[in-house]
Amino acid sequence: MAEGGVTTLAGFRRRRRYQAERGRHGEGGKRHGRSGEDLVIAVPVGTVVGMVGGDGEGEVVGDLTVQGQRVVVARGGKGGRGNARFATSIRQAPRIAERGQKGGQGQVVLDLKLLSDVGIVGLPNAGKSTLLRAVSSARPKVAEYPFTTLEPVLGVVEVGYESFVLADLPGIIEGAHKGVGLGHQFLRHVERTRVLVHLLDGSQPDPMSDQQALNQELASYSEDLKRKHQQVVVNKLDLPEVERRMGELDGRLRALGEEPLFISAATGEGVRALLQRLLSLLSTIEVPAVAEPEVPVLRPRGRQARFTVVKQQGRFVVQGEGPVSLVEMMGLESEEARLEVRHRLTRMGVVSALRRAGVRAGDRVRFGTVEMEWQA
Ligand SMILES: Nc1nc2c(ncn2[C@@H]2O[C@H](COP(=O)(O)OP(=O)(O)OP(=O)(O)O)[C@@H](O)[C@H]2O)c(=O)[nH]1
Ligand SMILES: [Mg+2]
Repeated sequence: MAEGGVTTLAGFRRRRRYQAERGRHGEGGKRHGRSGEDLVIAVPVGTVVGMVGGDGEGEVVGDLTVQGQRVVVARGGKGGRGNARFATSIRQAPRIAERGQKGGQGQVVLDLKLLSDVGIVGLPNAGKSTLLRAVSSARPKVAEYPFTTLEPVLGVVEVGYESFVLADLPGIIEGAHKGVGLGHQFLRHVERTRVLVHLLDGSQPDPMSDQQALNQELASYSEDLKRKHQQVVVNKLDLPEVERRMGELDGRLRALGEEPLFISAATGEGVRALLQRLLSLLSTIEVPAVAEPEVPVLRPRGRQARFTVVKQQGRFVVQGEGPVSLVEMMGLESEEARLEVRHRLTRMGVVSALRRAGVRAGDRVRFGTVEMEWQA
């Protein structure tokens, strides 16, 4: 479940295993077993939840973009059904009852994509962190060497009664898509921003080629990033050499179709105009289609009737949630339970699949934790 109070996934580095309660066994006297309690794990808003299937392939099962949104990754164990469930006109007082089921299990992959409205991208030392400090109360480290910022930092920018979230990202350099520098790993954090501020260091020898290099890197990360709306901003206007070439840079950027702004993140010059521009851009660009106020609960695909039969070291192994949980829950202690299991396995097609696989009376057949001797 996405919770506002949780801001990082760091806690999951220490604890990796979570287990919900199993279901209680069904009872006589018509009583059903209690279902296992749900285990709710809080993750930050912006967490993408994936599950690794039996085939090792990952699948995204939820994208928690709204506070309170939930995704069910594993069901708690169902309570076993009581004996009344198995009564029929012939079996008036069955002595069988299902066992409580173990909860579902699976490997869950959590990936945090920060949610911000505007992301600042630029080469190292362009002044990205200085800009975030100038406009919010966030305090990212600023220094005159490259790669000062190693992880994205978010700040809330307030402009009058309005506000937006601005993300300061680590510097990107040419070849980042090949893993140079800090690589691309954090670019996923800006995949969902609405606007990118492309910050250029006006004091660099060739800001125009810096701009190209960065765009190249964005494009090699993804088409989406390439298409994202960019506001080009030239920084360090307080330096005389930058002020001197402002006209020239402005003309060259406009020739590329940009509407550049010039600022000094250090003195604050031009920063107000930048914020106004960003607000008006944000008002025209839609939030990427994610947030839904309805707070939907996403569920992975329903329980699958699918199963496989393989022969391993002389015994047959049936894999698949349906048949395995059936056998584990029913148990095989009594004749009645065995008949019920057999009946349902036949309906699921497991019996004929086993026959096709060559099972004979007396062979061992394993379902999860239960192994049985096959009866013809
Ligand atoms: N003169 C001047 N220097 C600036 C300005 N903005 C930033 N700087 C300086 O540029 C250097 C880099 O600033 P940072 O804000 O750390 O740059 P960054 O883009 O966050 O750098 P990385 O995190 O390493 O990618 C620091 O020495 C800043 O003081 C500015 O407007 N004018
Ligand atoms: Mg920085």
